[in-house]
Amino acid sequence: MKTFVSVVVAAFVLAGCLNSENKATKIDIESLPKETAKLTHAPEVPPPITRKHAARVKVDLETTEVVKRLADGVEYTFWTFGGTVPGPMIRIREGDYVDFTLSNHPDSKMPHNIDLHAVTGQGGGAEGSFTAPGHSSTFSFQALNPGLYIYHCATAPVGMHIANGMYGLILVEPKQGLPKVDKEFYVVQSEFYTKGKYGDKGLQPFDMQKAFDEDADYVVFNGSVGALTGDNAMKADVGDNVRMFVGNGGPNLVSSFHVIGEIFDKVYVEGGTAIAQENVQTTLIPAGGSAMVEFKIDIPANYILVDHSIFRAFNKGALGILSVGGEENHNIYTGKTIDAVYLPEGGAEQSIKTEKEPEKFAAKTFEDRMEMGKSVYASNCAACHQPDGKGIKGAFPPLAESDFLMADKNRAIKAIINGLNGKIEVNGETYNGVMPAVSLDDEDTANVMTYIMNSWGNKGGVTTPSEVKKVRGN
Ligand code: HEC
Ligand SMILES: [Cu+2]
Repeated sequence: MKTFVSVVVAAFVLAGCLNSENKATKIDIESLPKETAKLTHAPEVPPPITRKHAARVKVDLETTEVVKRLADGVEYTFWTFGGTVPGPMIRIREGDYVDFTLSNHPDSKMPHNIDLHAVTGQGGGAEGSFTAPGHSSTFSFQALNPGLYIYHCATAPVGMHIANGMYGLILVEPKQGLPKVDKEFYVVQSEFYTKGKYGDKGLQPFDMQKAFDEDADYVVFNGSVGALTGDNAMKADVGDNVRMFVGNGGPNLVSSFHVIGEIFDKVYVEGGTAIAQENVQTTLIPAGGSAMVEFKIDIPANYILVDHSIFRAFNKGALGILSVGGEENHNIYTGKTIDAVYLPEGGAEQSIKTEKEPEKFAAKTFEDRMEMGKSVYASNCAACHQPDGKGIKGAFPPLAESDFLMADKNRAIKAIINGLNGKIEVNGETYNGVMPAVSLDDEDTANVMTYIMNSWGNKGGVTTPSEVKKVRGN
């Protein structure tokens, strides 16, 4: 009798919970129609779900440990879901019953598991999916809550499994579906901690101390520097409504996600389904969290995805491009219409004088010029051309082994003094960007020229201040 009562009470409490939360659907698992989820690799998104009923969905995911490119000349041993970082995107519907099988490749050195933030249950599935190399595990769950969720490995040391690349997104579409859009993209930010500094070549091991200190060497979209730039840029057309499913795998950093030149019409904040915000410039995406951003594209441009913690974007890799072609609309944006010389009254000379100008050390030897040039480079050029001189594909041309630089020294000096814009070709790639004039005196210009022409494999001899003076005079 006692057990009967407690069972009845428990059933009432349970039913009450379910009703008040209005989440769990009573389903007859055996009678649900079966299907297999179509998984996609970033930036591709699985097709929208059109069915109007729950299904029993099979999801198969494999964990592998693979060596791949992290940046140009830099490799890393990634631990992955599905062989890529991020892992494949999974798309299901609220109320679906998912049979999830995680297989760990026999060549893996580590056990792995999966914690899906979409799962209500022990460890988000981690406990049910702990899998040794050469084994597979299956567990099932009902997707109770709609939204956009991170999944990640949660095997100890958890931080290390995530830092090595084990995360991705699972979308649980609300029952009524998401509004139709023209293009959808899948983007995940994350960071990497390597023994070497940003850009140091070769196979870079994971650095636990830097991960402890949250001192990331790389902050990237979709697993590597350049995964969404140059030939890999996402593409859309004027008039498109675009939705981006954006996740942040961390392991440590929060993302200030921003698209340069666009405004988000809508942000489903933190990946939830109530539209909490409209007309947003930058949205915060927590580590282990997500956001869905939507915007209509009015005019053609290269829209640049960044983490607006901006050194991460221009110095650690957190850059992506949405490339949009199509008809210009000068009602919205004209581009530069006037380029004129500006001569303020009283002449062009401006000076901010300190009491007594410190005497400037003039380089005497080649070694002096290299050393001083290096520091001029670090504070005036590296932000764009990168500390390793390799530039950023599609945005900033390389100086390392640059045929453009090495072919004409005076042209390069002129570029530093006056800036440079218009189409140029560097090592077979076309650039059409704008380099602002860098205001340096003859001495600093000579030193930085000497430095860039004799670093990263370049061999171009000394540049002297008198050569710079001559170019300036012309
Ligand atoms: C704000 C970003 C930025 C900064 C800072 C910058 N550059 Fe550039 N640089 C560019 C861009 C963009 C181009 C390509 C311009 C074009 O497409 O016409 C370029 C082109 C060049 C080129 C010719 C192309 C090549 O790859 O050989 C040289 C040489 C160069 N820069 C040297 C420097 C040096 C030296 C400094 C520092 C004193 C510097 N730049 C600072 C953005 C920058
Ligand atoms: Cu793992």
